[in-house]
Amino acid sequence: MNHKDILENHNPTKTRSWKKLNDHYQNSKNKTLKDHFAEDNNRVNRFSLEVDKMYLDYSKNLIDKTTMELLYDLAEEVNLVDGIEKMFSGAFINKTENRAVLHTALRAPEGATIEVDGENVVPQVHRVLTKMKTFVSQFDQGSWKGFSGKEITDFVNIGIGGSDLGPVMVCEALRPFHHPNRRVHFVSNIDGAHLTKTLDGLDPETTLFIIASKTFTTIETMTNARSARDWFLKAGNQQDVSKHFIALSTNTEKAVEFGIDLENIFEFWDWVGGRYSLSSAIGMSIMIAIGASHFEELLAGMHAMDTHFRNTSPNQNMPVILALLGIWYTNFFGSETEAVLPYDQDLHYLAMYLQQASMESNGKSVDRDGQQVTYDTGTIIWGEAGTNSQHSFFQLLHQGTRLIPCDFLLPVNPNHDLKHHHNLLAANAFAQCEALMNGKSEDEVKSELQGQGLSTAEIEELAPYKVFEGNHPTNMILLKQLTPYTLGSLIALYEHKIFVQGYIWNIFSFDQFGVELGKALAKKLEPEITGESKPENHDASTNALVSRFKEWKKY
Ligand code: G6Q
Repeated sequence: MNHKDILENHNPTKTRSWKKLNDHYQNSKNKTLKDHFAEDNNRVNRFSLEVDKMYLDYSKNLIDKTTMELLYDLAEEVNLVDGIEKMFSGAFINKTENRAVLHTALRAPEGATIEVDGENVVPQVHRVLTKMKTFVSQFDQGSWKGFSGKEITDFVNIGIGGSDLGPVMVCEALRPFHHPNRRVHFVSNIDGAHLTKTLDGLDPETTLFIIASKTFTTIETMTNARSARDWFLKAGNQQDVSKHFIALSTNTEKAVEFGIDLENIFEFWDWVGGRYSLSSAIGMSIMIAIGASHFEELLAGMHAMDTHFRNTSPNQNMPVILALLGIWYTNFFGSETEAVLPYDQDLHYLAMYLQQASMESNGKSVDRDGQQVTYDTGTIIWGEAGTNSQHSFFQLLHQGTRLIPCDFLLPVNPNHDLKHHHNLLAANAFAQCEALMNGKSEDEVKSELQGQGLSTAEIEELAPYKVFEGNHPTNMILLKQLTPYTLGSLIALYEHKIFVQGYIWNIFSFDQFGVELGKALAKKLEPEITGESKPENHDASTNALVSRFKEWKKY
């Protein structure tokens, strides 16, 4: 294959299957989930799938056999298989940045061959992985000492966006697998409160900073890194910096300039997108927290899902199915958001992580032919762990006016000993899906109120508020247990779902120009706020805000 190959350009709405999906939507939109279940007694078998240690039940969706067939036709018409193959084989599918997209190479086995511009990248990947393992083994053996001879106990990852969200989400999710004597912290926000709060209680003699930045120029990360170095230098000397700061970066020169030893710079490559980088050197904080062998299990789980995604036909392919369901709701039902609801407290950062992965990838409005799209792209992702979320926003899911498809996630075996809690947690997860689907009819409500001894007039008045329309679609993803392996598979599942959606929407999922403009304006505004430069002529609102800020400022 010519690695300069790019993804095909196609407007999905011009395909035959899109038109058929439109007709099919018109004909079937009034069918409820209950109707679907009544019509097809093989529904759960038909619309469920087991991959490795993961089970997906997607039967509680507003679909039937025809819906899925048409969605598979759409995938075929736009030549999804070709897109997948191009990504895996190192084609330059990130056209707007002229790069390959090869996060899948980061978890490829040692003997694999994946070429970028004619060079096999797998040996480099494993070289860095080995270097990371060697580095972490020094903490296992207690041979890495801080400047005063003490062992390191606290590791502070300083990074933002893709250099933060993946590692923090994984470290939280795998808390039960953490090394008992190591604490991992994360600082991302340029808000000084974040660094201050994190450093409070830490000892410079036993703290190591991991500066995670692909470019090593990101303003938040470099500001936090410099302030962390100042904090450290109150205790240690300049030559001690190398014992307390390491870098994860593609920009070796800048990291060395900062004072980091060349051998403590862990590299990755331009074909690793920030939000897809947790399986690269950016995962150092994860490896430190859970140890090298668990990190390798995480990679193995990701690779297993990569292999499933690459080699399985669409109708048995978990990421493809999830992606197509999302397209069905976004583009035909007009739903705008998707909720991610892990019934696992340790996965409480998952929605936040997926927000970046999905919305930075697919929040685009120009297609691969440079034209404005005429259809919706990029679902809005939100969510929180159950059961807490049941006591906050579930009211809107059950009785609000919007269609919000939900992904429920539940590990079957917990990573703690309070098993009776877990039965209750599971019961809640299943009950919510059941309630969202079946709702509660007016008749049911009325007979319940009757049973409570209410008068007819009271019943008539109260009943409408107590009705649950139901018919809210959900997916349920069961994991045998939340382990490094299954978490890896879960992450890759969503990464590939995002790829498929971006591919079908005919957009470029791997750039993020939308984050640039605000950053550039902030650069101009900062000296105006400090008084170093004269106020520029902004709009009247911005001018007034800057003056008010300066008027009130006491520092
Ligand atoms: C992710 C983005 C972005 C990036 C951060 C941090 O895909 O590219 O979130 O990860 O802006 O960038 P650096 O790693 O270069 O500091």
